[in-house]
Amino acid sequence: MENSGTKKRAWAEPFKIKMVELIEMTTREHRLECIKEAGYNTFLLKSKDVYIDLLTDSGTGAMSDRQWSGIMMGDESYAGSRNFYHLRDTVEKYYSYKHTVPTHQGRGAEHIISKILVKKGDYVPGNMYFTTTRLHQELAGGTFVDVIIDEAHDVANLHPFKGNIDFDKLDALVKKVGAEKIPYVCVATAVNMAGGQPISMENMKQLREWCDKHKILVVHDMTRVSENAFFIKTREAGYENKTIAEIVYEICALTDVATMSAKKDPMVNIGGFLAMNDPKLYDKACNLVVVYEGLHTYGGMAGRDMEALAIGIVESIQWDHIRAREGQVEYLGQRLMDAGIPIVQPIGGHAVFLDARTMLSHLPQEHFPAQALAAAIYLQSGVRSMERGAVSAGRNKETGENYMPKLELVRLTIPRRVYTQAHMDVTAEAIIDVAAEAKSVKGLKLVYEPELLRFFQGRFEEL
Ligand code: P61
Repeated sequence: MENSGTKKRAWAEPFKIKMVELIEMTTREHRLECIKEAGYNTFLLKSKDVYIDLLTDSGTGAMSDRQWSGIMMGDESYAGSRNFYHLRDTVEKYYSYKHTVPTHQGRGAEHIISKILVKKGDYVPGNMYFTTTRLHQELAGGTFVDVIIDEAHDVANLHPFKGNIDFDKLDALVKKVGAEKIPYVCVATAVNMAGGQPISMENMKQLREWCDKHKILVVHDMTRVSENAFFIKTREAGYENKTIAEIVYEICALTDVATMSAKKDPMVNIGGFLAMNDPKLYDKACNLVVVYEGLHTYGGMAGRDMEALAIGIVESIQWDHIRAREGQVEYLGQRLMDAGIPIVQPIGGHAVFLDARTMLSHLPQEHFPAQALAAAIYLQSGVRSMERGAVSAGRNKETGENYMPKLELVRLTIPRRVYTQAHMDVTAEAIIDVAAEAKSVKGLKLVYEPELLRFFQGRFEEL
């Protein structure tokens, strides 16, 4: 029952478990070796050495029996696979976009749309940066401009829609560079780097009006749109009686183009797409997708994966699913808050974000407290998390200076339909133990820095 859902009452996962993957706890001595070998970077750990894996919710979800059945229905024809048409029709039905171009994952879609729309010297405003999104805008010759509300950069601010856009910032950009230098506004739902924070429908509508006025497109990073819809339903006046499906559709219909990493909301292990309404833009995307991904009816995806994705889209917008998903994230966040651990508030959609700046207040940001904290959590407990602070922010593309973002966070990201409440309890206990000995955590220095997206493969040593 969708509409009874906003009432306070116990919830349970709307599934039972049919198959399990065994995991093992390791010893502290072994983990010490592993984290040193990984250069204090949790991306470089082997998954066999990880106990509870909260690195990411990307491609790590558990597919349903229906999705697995879809895998068996893969039509692997080179051209015109029936799974493509199923995917295309599902995208149009639930997300409103008429044309779909499959890509191997989200960044494949970002690559294509940035190449089509961004020219050298352009500016691309967005509600906070995302690593791959900004990089593709920059590689195409653009400059990213952050136009999210200031509240988003403040961990303790309780604004219910910290993903909102600040229109004064957009106006100021138009005044400075002119609307013709802004090909589109990139709007993310459930803003990842802000802590999985939603944008309100009111703000989305204002964005549509603003962009119409200036003849600027709206490109929607819809990677976690159903999580955003959950927060609209539970927080925004007038939406309490709408279904998640209705809210998701309404959000998408306010935008022109979408990039999707299907590894999140729709729970497939790999895949994504670029979607749009304008047939001319679709033609251009078809032209580029054959160069970088594959023919326009499979892009970067196998037929079977397109089928699992089409099924996953429908599962992702069910109320029982999304309520349990957000309930689990909230459960972990609340346990940590009860223990006095500083986290980003309100608790976001896909993860709980620890405030490393406060937890490791003895470390300056130049010593990468979030990176050090993620390594310490692994050493303590075998729980793998991800740095989301100065290392992820990288360097200014013009000056080469390190960005020093206000948010210096560690992300405990919860894969969909994978872990139990007991796993969340063990995770919370591990974080509480690390917090009790926070002063013993040493800062880090970079000893190997890749040129692009350095957080993935960078290596560190203890100071
Ligand atoms: C993640 F550390 N996210 O959250 P792709 N947009 C958004 C994403 O969250 C996203 C992509 C586009 C990941 C994987 C990842 O710095 C990192 O399918 C809102 O991963 O290409 C991906 O989609 C890109 C982790 C990506 C990172 C970049 O864990």
